[in-house]
Order: sequence, then C-alpha cells, then structure tokens
Amino acid sequence: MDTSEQRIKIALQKSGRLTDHSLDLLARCGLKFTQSKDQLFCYGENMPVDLLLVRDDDIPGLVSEDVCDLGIAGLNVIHEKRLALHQNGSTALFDQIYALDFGHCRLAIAAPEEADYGGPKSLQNTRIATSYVAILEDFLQREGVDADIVYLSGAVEIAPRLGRADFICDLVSSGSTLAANHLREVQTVMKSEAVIIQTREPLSEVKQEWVNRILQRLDGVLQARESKYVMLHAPRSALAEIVALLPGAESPTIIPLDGDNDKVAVHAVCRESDFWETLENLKSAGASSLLVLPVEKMLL
Ligand code: PRT
Ligand code: ZN
Repeated sequence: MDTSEQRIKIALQKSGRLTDHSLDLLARCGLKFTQSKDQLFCYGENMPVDLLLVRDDDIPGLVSEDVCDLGIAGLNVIHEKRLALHQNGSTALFDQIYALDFGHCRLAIAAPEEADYGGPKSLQNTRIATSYVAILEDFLQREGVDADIVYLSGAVEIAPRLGRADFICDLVSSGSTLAANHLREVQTVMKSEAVIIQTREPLSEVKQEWVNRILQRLDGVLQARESKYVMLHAPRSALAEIVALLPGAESPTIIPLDGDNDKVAVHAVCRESDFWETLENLKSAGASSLLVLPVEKMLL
C-alpha cells in the first residue's frame, strides 16, 4: 500500500549548511526524489519517503507535532527546542534516534580578546548575547550563575563591539569568525552534530520497517566512508606482524600467490580515514604491492 498515510515524511533544512550533506546521505542510501515546483517538497520516486524542506529551526516542532515522522537538524537546534518547551511547561514529543557525524560544531561562550575569564563564575552579573536562550539559561542555572541574556537572532558576534553584551554564546566550528571579531572562545556549552529525530507518535508497522531499513543503510554508508579495502603482498615470515598493523581489520583473507611460496596476498577491510602512516608501517614490515581502495557500500 502506498497511500499518503503510509509514506514517511522527513523534515530537512531547505537551504543551509546541512542541506547538501543531508540530501547526499539520503541519495547514498538509494533514495531518489523529484522536487516540487515551489521546491518545498521532494517526492520519493523509489521508496515511500518524502521530504519537507523547511528552516532548520522549524524541524523539531514539525516532528514533535507529528507533521513529519523524522527530521534532520543540528543537536543545538533540537536541544534548544526541547529546553524551550520544557521551560514553558510542555514536553518535546520526539526522540533522537541517530547521529549523522556531520555538521560538527560547538556552542561556546566567547569573550573579547582582552577580557579575563576564570571559569563560569566570571559570567556573574554580565550580559551575554545569544540566539540560544534556553540552552544558555540552562547552562547558567547549572553553574549557579546569574547573568542577563540578550537575545539576538543573528550577527551575535558583533554584540560586544556594539556595547550590547560583555560575552557571546554562539556556534563555532573553525573559530575564524570569532578571530575576525577579536573574540576568544572561553567555554564550551555543548557539542553538536546533525542528528535524526523521530516523532514519539508510534509509526505503523510498515512505516517503522522503512525507517529501520533507512537506518540500516545509513549504518552501511557511514561505515563505508571510514573504510578502505586494502590489498598487499606479505612475506609469510612477516604475516602476523603485517596483519596486526591493519587497523580494525577482522579476519583478513589470505590468498596463496601462484609461483611464490614465500609470499601471500592479504585482502582486508580496514577502518581508518587517513591511511598514509599505516601504509608506511606496512611497507617497513615487509609488505609490497600495496593497494588501498575506497569502499562504496557495506552491509554487515
Ligand atoms: O535558514 P535556516 O534557519 O534553515 O538556517 P540557519 O542560518 O539557522 O542555519 P545554518 O545553515 O547556518 O546552520 C545549520 C546548522 O549547521 C546549525 O544549526 C549547526 O547545527 C550546524 N553548524 C555547523 C553551524 C556551523 N557549523 C557554523 N559554523 N551553524 C552555524 N555556524 C556559523 C556560526 O553561527 C558562526 O556565525 O558559522 C560561524 C562560525 O563558523 P567558524 O567556522 O568561523 O567558527
Ligand atoms: Zn535556523
């Protein structure tokens, strides 16, 4: 059955830092979409999975209210919504079900370069500008600090220069925005990455099966990304040492070489993103004819 009630709806950021990566991951899971003319909706061509393209801030609400079954957003946005609902006496009706390992950043407090900072107590009776009021409020409360929170929806980093705040609490990834504004990161409030959330409203058996299938494919895609297929020739005398050098390889395949009794071929799937050092160590241990290939898909 493929009625609209049996189709999974995923809320995704329409246009921003998470968009391309989210779409790419879904494509790698084998999902194909046709985009509507207004570009707000993507219809799943080969699976009963559709996308609703919205602002990232709306994603937790859409999933909590069961308008969408799943959503992809940064933990910062999800946690902010959860705490904001809680502070208003309600509950977020979604659960975080999968961490996607992209969109990494941290919500951090930053101070003007010349300002002193000796821990959260230095924030007492100061003004802190942020777009993340609920998370900051929760942090300050846990640290037992009283401070004024100045809400700004954007361009938070210029608040100290404008005299509107003493500190800021904003997202940081490379740190170059802070440096350009003569600010210094002094305190991590939370670490964030893109995650999938699911509505607390139970899904039909058919829909839940599709969700499980997508998550299993995601496992495969994410593992494949970190994996390499390694092929090499090893002297039998150094085989144990060479196999021990292969990172994360479980039971490599050992193949005899025609016409060469002293050497064998070793094939293994290894888990390591940067392989250069391992290659050099393998070579020093006597390995030759080394080949490292990317792994495209994986189902364990
Ligand atoms: O329009 P919409 O509301 O959907 O998008 P948005 O403008 O609110 O969000 P967007 O696209 O900027 O970010 C979406 C998500 O990406 C965030 O919620 C985070 O989970 C994640 N993310 C990862 C980041 C960053 N890294 C990041 N560096 N979001 C924002 N930034 C900004 C930060 O606010 C600061 O202005 O980048 C600047 C700092 O970057 P660095 O590299 O100079 O430190
Ligand atoms: Zn946003």
